[in-house]
Amino acid sequence: MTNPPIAMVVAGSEATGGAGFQVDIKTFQQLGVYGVGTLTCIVAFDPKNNWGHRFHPVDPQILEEQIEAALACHDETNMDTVKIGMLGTPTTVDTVAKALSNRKWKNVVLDPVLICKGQEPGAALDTDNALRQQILPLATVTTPNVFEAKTLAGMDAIETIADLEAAARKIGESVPYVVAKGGVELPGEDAIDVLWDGKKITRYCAKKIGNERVSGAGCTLAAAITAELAKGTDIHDAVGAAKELVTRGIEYRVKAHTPFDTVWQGA
Ligand code: PXL
Repeated sequence: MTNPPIAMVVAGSEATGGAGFQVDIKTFQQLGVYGVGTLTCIVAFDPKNNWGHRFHPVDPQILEEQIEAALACHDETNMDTVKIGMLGTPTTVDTVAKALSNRKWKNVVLDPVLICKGQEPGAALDTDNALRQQILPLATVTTPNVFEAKTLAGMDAIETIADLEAAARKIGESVPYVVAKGGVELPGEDAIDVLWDGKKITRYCAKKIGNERVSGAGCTLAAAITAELAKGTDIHDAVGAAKELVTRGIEYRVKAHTPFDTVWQGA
């Protein structure tokens, strides 16, 4: 018998394997963590329509049943870490917030996926508000990208690392640890992510590998932080290990017909 660290994920399926649930589970496995998980929605890109997102929420009852099964399987002492990815609708946000509040979590990592291209903008706004009101207060760690950090911090623009750090501090008024991902979005030679721990900022730098986005980098980083926290790693070291895994996964990225190459978690 083995007794590996266990982490749960609540996220959407993205069938090409370049984002969402698939990325989370691959990343957990790579870091030696047993993945448990539930699907919130199904995203099927449309290759006939510029890879636009076709978005299908999972029925709330089916979502509840999945979370019930996953939680019943492992005690709080063995599974105290969860990653939340794409939720997609206010109803899903509500269902997930209620179902997760039945357990005392040590680590709740929220990757605040705010928009999916296939969604109607009005609906996306409702989802963002619900996420902010119901999920953000449960989070111990949140991992916004530049757009998400700007939105969550209520800032007009994030153009520099100093702006990104200001956003992390602002979001840190609601969440203990904020990992704001600069990636290739900000100018300069390095891809820089920052951690605000409530007291100080730590920067994580790596030389940019090209200037193009790579699919799954954000999901992989958040999933790797989750896996490390499930192993008991300190947050600062968890972000460092996650940054290394993502950088290597981008260096050895997988070519695909989608507009962006995708991260190889196995690198
Ligand atoms: O990368 C954000 C993301 C997360 N989860 C799902 C997605 C996407 C982006 O496409 O489809 C399911």
